[in-house]
Amino acid sequence: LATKNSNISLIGVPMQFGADRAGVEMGPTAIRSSNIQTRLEALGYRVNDLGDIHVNRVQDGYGPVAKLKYLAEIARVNEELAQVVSQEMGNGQLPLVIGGDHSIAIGTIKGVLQHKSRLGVIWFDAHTDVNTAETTGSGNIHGMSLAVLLGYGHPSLVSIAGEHTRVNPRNVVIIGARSVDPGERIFLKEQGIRVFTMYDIDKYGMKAVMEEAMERVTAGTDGVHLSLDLDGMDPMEAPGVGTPVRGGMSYRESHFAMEMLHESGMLVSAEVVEVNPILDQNNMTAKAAVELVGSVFGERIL
Ligand code: HAR
Ligand code: MN
Ligand code: MN
Ligand code: MN
Repeated sequence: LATKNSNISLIGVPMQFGADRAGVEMGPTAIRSSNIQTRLEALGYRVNDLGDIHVNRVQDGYGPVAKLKYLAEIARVNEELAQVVSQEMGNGQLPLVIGGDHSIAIGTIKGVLQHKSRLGVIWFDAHTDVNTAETTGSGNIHGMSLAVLLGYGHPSLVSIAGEHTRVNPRNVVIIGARSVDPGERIFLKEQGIRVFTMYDIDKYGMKAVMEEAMERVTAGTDGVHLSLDLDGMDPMEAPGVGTPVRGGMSYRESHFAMEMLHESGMLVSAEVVEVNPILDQNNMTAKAAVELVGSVFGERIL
């Protein structure tokens, strides 16, 4: 658990193929430059930066309307990521993965599941990322990663780290959703996933939302993973993302959600994705990412 005597392994994944948009592969560099390591060390953690997992430069074998763009390289990188994450957890380290687009959640979470088979997942995002080849409009795999983790999608993704390595839909919550595709609505309903949309956050407030979310992700689980997509935040405060959607969570709401997650004492792993330095303004999105990481690992004002 994320106590201050845990050791954190920082793992960069400069992946852009899931988003099919240049810039997000520089996310790990921007996040490191915003001093993620010293921030965590100031909280008392020992941090081992493992560097980046290599992503090959490949040409997509398909045209722009392909249903699963860059599938082979995304599957290869996630397979490797799952192994590294699993190995680090086996050594008692807490994995903190920095992306990269959201397709890397497949490898991170499947790696964590090797050690925490009953894992709760908090998916902080403007999107719900539960498309499949049948429902996607873009063919971008970063919009499919949560479906894969629930067992739905291309076999070369679902089979990573063993095809029965899955999360239980009862222990998954999505927070901040405001862009959901028609096929995703059906899937979310069928799976019974609890989605806290911006409507819920506006109506009930982040405190009530997080209380219910934490109940869901801790019920019968042996830990909680945070999948933090920076486009969950409002683009006015986090503009450096590839698929911005206005009307998002404020800096304060996001920050408070992280503080509440820390207070649960259940965090076992985390990832920060979709930071795109090319689209950023004054590095503010990378800075916000590091500040949110600080909060979820226990930073307090007083
Ligand atoms: N739902 C859209 C699609 O599948 C948008 C994808 C989401 N983009 C992300 N992931 N940044 O959260 O193409
Ligand atoms: Mn996402
Ligand atoms: Mn998103
Ligand atoms: Mn704080």
